[in-house]
Amino acid sequence: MADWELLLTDARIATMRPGAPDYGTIDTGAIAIAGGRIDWIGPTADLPDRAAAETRSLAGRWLTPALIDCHTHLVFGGQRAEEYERRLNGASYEDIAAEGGGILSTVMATRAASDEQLHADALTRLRTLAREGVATVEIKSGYGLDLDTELKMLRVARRLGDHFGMSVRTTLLAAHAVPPEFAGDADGYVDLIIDEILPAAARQGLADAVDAYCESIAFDTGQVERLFARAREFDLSVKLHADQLSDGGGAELAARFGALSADHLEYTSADGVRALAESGTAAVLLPGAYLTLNETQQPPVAALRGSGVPIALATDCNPGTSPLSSIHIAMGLASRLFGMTPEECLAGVTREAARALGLGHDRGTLEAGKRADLAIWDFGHPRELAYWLGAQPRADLLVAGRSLSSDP
Ligand code: DI6
Ligand code: FE
Repeated sequence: MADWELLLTDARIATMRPGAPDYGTIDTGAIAIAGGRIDWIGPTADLPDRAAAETRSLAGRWLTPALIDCHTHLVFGGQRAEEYERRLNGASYEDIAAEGGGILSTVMATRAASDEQLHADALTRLRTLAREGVATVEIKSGYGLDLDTELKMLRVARRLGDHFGMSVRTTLLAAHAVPPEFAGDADGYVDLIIDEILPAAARQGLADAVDAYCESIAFDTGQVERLFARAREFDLSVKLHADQLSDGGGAELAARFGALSADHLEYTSADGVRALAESGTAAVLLPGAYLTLNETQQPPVAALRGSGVPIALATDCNPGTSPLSSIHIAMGLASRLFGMTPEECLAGVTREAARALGLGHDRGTLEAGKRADLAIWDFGHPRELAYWLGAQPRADLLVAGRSLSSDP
């Protein structure tokens, strides 16, 4: 019996170990995999003398942790290119919303779509991510806003995990907008979430976490607190769309509930950053939404960095404010728009993204004991991931130590 299922040698390895300088690089390294996990990692010269069922030399190719997209709305009906074009021709977001466009048009399209249609559309976007070396994706509901459609979205999201060896984490975002049936009665809709939608999603095992859009145009802090208290009763983790368009105290609220992450954060104050640092809540920055909304208020990157808040990055893939399904372009944008270094960008889609999903113990760095989720690259250095815009580097993925069966 071999000790190891697979031994990879002669790789350049960016381990992304916390605290290690220079991407945690091992120049001529080896990784031994047993039971789908990393059993040994280090310089090839120090490799212990054990038997491997299969040995593969990577001939100097780069290895990084497989990438993680920790904030997406990948499942939705239709698209909003016409709205995008109208906005560029002068129509305001408010005019469009008043005509039933905007987020509610995606709600109508999502309610009308079959499971198969939603699945097929999302699969196209998921394939782009898999080609770019992503092995873990978070997917939110939030375009159903009624019991049946919220559960339908979560079921479709779960089933997407059957493709490309992908691991999918699902998030219930029923508190994304107030549906037309509850116009003017946000509290009444929050009651429906608390009494029916959240319990059903929890009992059917469809949600790994609960999220809300805390904003003047969506739900206020009191409503989010009621929702989070309910999530706690079902032992579900929480996370929050916080301070995207205004400082509504979202970061503080997320921290108070020990949220996994607070996302967006363009308008977060110094107090908000301090609260995140104290609670260990990760910041998730979403440059695709910042760019698409023509935002000029940058998230407080220097303060987050200085306080030691983990900074993750994600696509926020959604049809309204971030029609982006490339994690590499999200990295490219975060470096250009937010001044994040290429190394911070890579940490943001590996180690810190894992933390933002509550998976930091399991993946996101290359260390003994972690799941063997690896991306094998052809580029000359991992800094290229934040550099290229278009013609993105492709990755070969190993998930839990196995090469993916189907070519994405
Ligand atoms: N933040 C956003 O930017 C979007 N949702 C959210 O929570 C907008 C989603 C949409 O317009 O479809
Ligand atoms: Fe979002």
